[in-house]
Amino acid sequence: MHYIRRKGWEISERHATPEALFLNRRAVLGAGAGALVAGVTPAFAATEADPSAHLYPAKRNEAFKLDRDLTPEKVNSQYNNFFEFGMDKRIFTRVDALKTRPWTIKIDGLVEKPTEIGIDDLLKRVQLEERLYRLRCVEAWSMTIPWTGFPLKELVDLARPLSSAKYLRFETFLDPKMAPGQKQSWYPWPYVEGLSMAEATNDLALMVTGAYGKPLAKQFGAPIRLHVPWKYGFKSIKSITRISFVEEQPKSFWQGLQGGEYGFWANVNPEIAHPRWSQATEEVLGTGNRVPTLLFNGYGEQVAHLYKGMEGQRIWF
Ligand SMILES: Nc1nc2c(c(=O)[nH]1)N[C@H]1C(S)=C(S)[C@@H](COP(=O)(O)O)O[C@H]1N2
Ligand SMILES: [Mo]
Repeated sequence: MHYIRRKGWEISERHATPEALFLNRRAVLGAGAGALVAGVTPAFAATEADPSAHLYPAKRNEAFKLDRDLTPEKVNSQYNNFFEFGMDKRIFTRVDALKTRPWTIKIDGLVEKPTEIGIDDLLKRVQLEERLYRLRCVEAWSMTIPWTGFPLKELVDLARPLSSAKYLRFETFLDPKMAPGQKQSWYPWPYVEGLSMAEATNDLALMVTGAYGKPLAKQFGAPIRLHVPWKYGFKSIKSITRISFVEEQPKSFWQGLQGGEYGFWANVNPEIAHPRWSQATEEVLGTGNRVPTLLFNGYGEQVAHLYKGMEGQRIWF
């Protein structure tokens, strides 16, 4: 897109060699990489006949306000990371294939009663609200988004985990026919992420089902994704189909791919560089500005206590 092709942005991309560039180098070695750039069909409007459309817009929760402007929807919708649908940012051009109904979420592991719930049944059991949140990608860019969703804590309560459950493990769908990126066999598909129970029940952890006052557009990870704004964006897993309560710390997609560069905790910290680039500043997408990155992405007051006593551990990337 033209507005992100500006000079300042290109400079930042050179400094911040993104996950995508790392992977692109491998892609040229792999067979079939060309399939990912074929079939370009714009898919900006993603709300057609969505059975949950009547739930939006939801009431804004004024406790979640921000000091900066929202990223325009058009900017945010056309610059996404969703590796199941390709390694560049133009996910909106080919995400139409993502089939979001029927959509079932499996809840299993250390719970009183493993179950499956359809997205529209789940939506009947929770109260949606809108929150303005930042998103800070590990690639050193950021956005500001009006998400709609419900606290992950509500889902934890519905699941009734056993006391032996220490972590949540989230999984994205696995369907290489629908998502050609999953044919790239060097990735540890499906996409997996995890949180500790304390993180998952923190008020900031949001299950997101909408953005910009509408059901989630496909490129944002429809019909349901996570958002944990104090962590690097890769923790906020998209298009979730399974949530397992487990005792052992789950191994995430990025840990499986490149554990030296992407750890489990991945809390935002401007002073701890990624092994290949600085995290001190971030490009605010759509503005051309670089601003200083904040500890815990500005959410320290709400979450710093979760990491008391863990100072010596690798909690920053
Ligand atoms: N399943 C899945 N979830 C994902 C990703 C992905 O490739 N696949 N990318 C992550 C990364 S790196 C970021 S920065 C955010 C981007 O969210 P956005 O496109 O809504 O801005 O989604 C995260 N969740
Ligand atoms: Mo990211």
